[in-house]
Amino acid sequence: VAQHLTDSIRLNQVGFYPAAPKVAVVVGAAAGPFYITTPDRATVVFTGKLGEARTAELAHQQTRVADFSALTRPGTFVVWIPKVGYSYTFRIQPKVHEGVAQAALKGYYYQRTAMALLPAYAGRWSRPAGHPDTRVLVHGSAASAARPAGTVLSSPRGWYDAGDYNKYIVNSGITVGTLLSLYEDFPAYCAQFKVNIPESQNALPDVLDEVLWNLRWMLTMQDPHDGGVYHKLTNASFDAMVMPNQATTPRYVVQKSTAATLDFAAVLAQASRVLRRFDKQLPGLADSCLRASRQAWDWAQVHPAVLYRQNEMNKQFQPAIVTGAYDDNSMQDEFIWAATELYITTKDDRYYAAVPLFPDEQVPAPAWNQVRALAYYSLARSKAILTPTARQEVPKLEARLIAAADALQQNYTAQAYQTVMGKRAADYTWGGSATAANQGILLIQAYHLTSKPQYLQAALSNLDYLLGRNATGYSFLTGSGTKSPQHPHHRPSEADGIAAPVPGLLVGGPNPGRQDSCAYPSTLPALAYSDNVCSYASNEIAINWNAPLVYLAAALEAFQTK
Ligand code: 9MR
Repeated sequence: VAQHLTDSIRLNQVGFYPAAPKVAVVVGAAAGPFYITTPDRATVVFTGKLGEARTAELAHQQTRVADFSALTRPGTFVVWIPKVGYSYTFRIQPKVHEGVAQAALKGYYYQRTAMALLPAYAGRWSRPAGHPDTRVLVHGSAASAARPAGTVLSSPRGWYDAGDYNKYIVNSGITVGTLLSLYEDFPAYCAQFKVNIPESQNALPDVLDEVLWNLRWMLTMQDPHDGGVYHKLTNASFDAMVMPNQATTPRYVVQKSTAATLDFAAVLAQASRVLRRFDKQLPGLADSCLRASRQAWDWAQVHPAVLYRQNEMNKQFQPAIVTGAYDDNSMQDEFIWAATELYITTKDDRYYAAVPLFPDEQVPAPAWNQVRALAYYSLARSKAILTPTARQEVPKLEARLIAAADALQQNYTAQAYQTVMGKRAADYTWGGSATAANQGILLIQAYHLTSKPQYLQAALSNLDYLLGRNATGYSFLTGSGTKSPQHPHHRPSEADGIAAPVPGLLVGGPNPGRQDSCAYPSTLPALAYSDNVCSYASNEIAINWNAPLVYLAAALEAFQTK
């Protein structure tokens, strides 16, 4: 009989809601009983039988499921399997993911540029301000008559995108859009969703205060002379692994792009209608956002296909820019998103009619280069206030959202890990954690429309994936769970001299592409994850990965308390 901690029992290392499904997955065990016990194993609170053997093809593992959904008693427990050992401790309790939602939102505070992180908010991760970005140079690729190359601009605030210190509009777009959607879908939950940031005492929900930090930066990225938006604000090349205040190489805004301009238009239109509710606290801001959004849209009408091609750009302009490209080939979804958000905010049918909003029946889960679903989520949520043409199309839209959610959740309980994430090998890619979280949001939308618990449970299965029920056995959120990333590709975490990484940051997860030159424990799709700072392809963090996690965890919390 084994009396040691084992990591072959994979489970959500944070815990479970009393009334929700509760599953652990054990790797390589024989058939037999399992027990849920107190952490000292002295008291058995539940006895069950391991399920039949299954194969996790993408990890070459043989697994069995320990289902203890019937245990609803709150407490702190372990799973104990006599011949295997016992699991990490976990909790069963209401609001069990509240801390996860809070940590993930707080993650943005730690990513803030241009502001010192004070001990009162940042604890041992306090640090001096980095990157004021008050003297940013116009790169040759961005030069215009009004702003020739070398013109100095001020473009402060915003979040660091990821483990690097640059600021990218395309990725800011989906990130801010997702956080604004959380507010629009769950305003009451957001009103009490507090994470101890410098603005926590003001009248705005913390999620909106945090969004404002980035939104005000985004506004500075629009060229007021023509409405176009610079693709990114960046160093020429990635910084060394130093603290933000030690990274002082020149910063540039580079060429305008259609993708950046449309994402900007979408987000600023959405922000305008959200901030309208806070006109008293933020006089004029909602109007400024809408004006900026319209100007961006107009620019994109004249420049519908200005793609960001970094290599081409570097043949013409110095210095060469070799940081993240966020280069997208298709503008169809960006046009859909921008047109939709502008339409919802203005009720101007011309935006609704400007582009075909339903080019086919698909509702692809969102990603930085695929933002179509964000438009559909907004339409579905706004159905009560739409003009007649749009309202007519709502039933079709809802049917498609539900069909997409059905495709996701179909058969997921037959998977070795019983998660929606990983049903398709393609789920394991650079930033697969965000795929899991975004699938969760799509399922939440279907739950919202139907109130069928199966969608909520399927969404929860992906939160379980992110917090440990996966082939690697890691909780992918720094600081949450027992076995979480210790060496994310995140410059402050590496450079700050503190052993624990900055908390509340979601790493990308298994990525068989392995585009870095790190050693990986496995090349299999579900196992190609390396908890090493060199692994930017599997162990970096990014704002567009955290946002759907904030949404998913907060939405599950909001529904549980009902
Ligand atoms: O998340 C992005 C991923 O989809 C791309 O395949 C990858 C390579 O272009 O870039 C990722 O985004 C990175 C960005 O380019 C720079 N900052 C860090 C981002 C996360 O790794």
